Amino acid sequence: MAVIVWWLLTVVVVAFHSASAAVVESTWEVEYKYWWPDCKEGIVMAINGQFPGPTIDAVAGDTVIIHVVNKLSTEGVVIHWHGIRQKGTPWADGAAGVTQCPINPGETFTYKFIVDKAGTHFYHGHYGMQRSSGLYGMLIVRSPKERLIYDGEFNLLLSDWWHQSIHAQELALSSRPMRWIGEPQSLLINGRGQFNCSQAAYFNKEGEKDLCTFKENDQCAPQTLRVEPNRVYRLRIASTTALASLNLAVEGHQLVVVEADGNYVAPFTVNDIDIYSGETYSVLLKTNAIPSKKYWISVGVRGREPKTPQALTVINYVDATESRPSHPPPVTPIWNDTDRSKSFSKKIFAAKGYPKPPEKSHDQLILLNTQNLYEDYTKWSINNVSLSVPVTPYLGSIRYGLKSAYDLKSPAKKLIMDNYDIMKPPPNPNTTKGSGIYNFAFGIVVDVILQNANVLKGVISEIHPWHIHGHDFWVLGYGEGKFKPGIDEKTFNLKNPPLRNTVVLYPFGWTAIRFVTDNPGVWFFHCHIEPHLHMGMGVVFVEGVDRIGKMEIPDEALGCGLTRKWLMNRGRP
Ligand SMILES: [Cu+2]
Repeated sequence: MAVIVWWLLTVVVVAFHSASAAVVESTWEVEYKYWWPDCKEGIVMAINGQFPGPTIDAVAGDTVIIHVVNKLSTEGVVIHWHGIRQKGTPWADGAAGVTQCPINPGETFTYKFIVDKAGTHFYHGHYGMQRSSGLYGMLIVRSPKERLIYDGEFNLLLSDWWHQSIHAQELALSSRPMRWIGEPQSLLINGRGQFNCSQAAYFNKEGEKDLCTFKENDQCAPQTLRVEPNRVYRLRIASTTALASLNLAVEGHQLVVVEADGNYVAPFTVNDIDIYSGETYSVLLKTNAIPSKKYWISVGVRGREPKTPQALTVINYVDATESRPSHPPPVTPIWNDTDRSKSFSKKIFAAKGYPKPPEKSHDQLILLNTQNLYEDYTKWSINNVSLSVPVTPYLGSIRYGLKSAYDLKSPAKKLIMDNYDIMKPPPNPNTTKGSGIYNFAFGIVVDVILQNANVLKGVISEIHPWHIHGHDFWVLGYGEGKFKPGIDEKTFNLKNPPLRNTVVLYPFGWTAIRFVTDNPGVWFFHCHIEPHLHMGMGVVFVEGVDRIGKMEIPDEALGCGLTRKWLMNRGRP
C-alpha cells in the first residue's frame, strides 16, 4: 500500500484564481418529504426532492452560487458550507443568528462564494437541529493540479438517524428536566441504513436481527462500490452525524490517509479510521484483494456505548458474484478504547510544504467545557456561559453598531481554574446564559485551549468535536487532565501540526489549536454534536470589526429583527 506513488510535487498551498474559474450555480428547493432512510418511513429535509442533498462538484477558484428556496411551511432555514473559509464573504457562511437571518418560508436567499482551496467538504443545515433531519450533502472542491494519483473515487457521507422528529428532539432537550434523545436508531452511509435487520444477519449468533429484505431500488438499499482490481480509489469520507463518533473499516484492505478537513496530510496507513462529527478524510484504497470476493465496509460507533448497529455496504470487484459477502463484516474497535482513538489522532501531521504556524501567539483563550444547569434546564457551558444565539445576527448588529442585539460583555478568556477539579462533577452546577463575543483585532495569532471536564453526574467526561467557521487552525497538541499554562505550551507541535477545521476534545483532557485572525467576519466556534450545540456549547469570534463595517453585505443577510427595522428607518427597500 505504501508503494502508492502519490507525491507529485512539493505542495505550495495557494488559492487558485485561474483564468478557467467557472461558476457552479443551482437552485435548491428545501422541503420536508417522506423517506425511508433505514427502511422505515420517516421525514427528511430534502433538497430538490433528494436525500441526501445533491453533491456540489467544483474546482478550486470556482464561484459557487446556490439559490436556496425555503419551501417549508412554517420554519426558517439556512445552509452552512462546512470547511469553506468564506474569505471576504462572511455573510454567506450560513449560520443562523450569527451570519444571517433564517430564510423565511417562501423566500429565496442566494449564497455566493469562492471555493478557494481544493478539498473534501460537505454542507448542512445550521438552524435549530435541522442537520439532524437530513439537510446535508457533499461539497467536493477539486484541484486543477491534483497531486494524488488515483483511478476512481467514491463519496461516503456518514450520518446517524433517529425515528423521533427533530421537533420532538428539540423539545426533549429543552424540557425541564431534560429528556435525553438516546442513541440513534440507525447509522447511514450516503443516507442509507437498515433498521432492525442486517445485511450480515446470518453471522449474528444471538439471532437478534433478521436478514434485510430490501429490494435494489429501495431508498434504504446500500450503494455497492463497484471497483476494478489493481486500481487505486480515493474514498472521500465526511461525517455529519448529530451525535455518534464513528470508525470506518474496509474488510481486507488497508487505507492510506491523505487528506483531513480539506488539507493534505503526511500519508499514513491504517486498517480503519476514526471520524468525528464535522470531520472529513480522504483515504486511498488499493484494490489488491482477491477479485472474485466481495468485501464489507463497516461503520460503527465509538466513544459512547453503542446501541446502534453498524452501517454496512459492500465493495464489489467487477467479477464478483451478486450475493452478500460470505464472511462477517469487520468488528468496530471497542467503544471505550480511548487510547486507540488518541493514537489515531496523533498520527495526523501536515503534508510537506504546508505553512508552519507562527511561533508565538498574541492571545490565549482557555475554554472550560462543562455540563451545567440553568434554572434546572440542562446546558453545556464554556467558561460558565451557555451560548444563547440572538435573534438578530451578529454580523448585521456589529456592522451597524446595534448595542442591544447581543451581550456587550465578553465571556471570560480563561477562568481562574486553580481550584476547579475537572475529574469531578461541578461543585456548583449552576451556569449563566449569554450571547457575548470574543473580539479579536485583525491579523493576530490566537491560541485556544479546549479543556474538558466531568459532566453533572457520575464519573464521565464526553467527547466534543469542535468546529470552527471561516478558518482552518493548526492542531498543536492534546493532553491529559488539566492544562498547565506556561508549562504545557512547551509540548506544542510547531513543526508539522495539521491544519484542520474540526478537532476532537477527548474526555478529561485538553486540546490546543492556533489560528490567525485573517478573515474579517463573525465566526461560530462550537461543538459539532447537534444536541450539545442546541444546549449552548459554542462561542462566537469576531475579527476585524472595523473591516466588517466596510464590507459589501447583501441586505437580505441582514434583514430581520433590529437590523431590518434599522434599514427601514433609513428608508431603504
Ligand atoms: Cu459536545
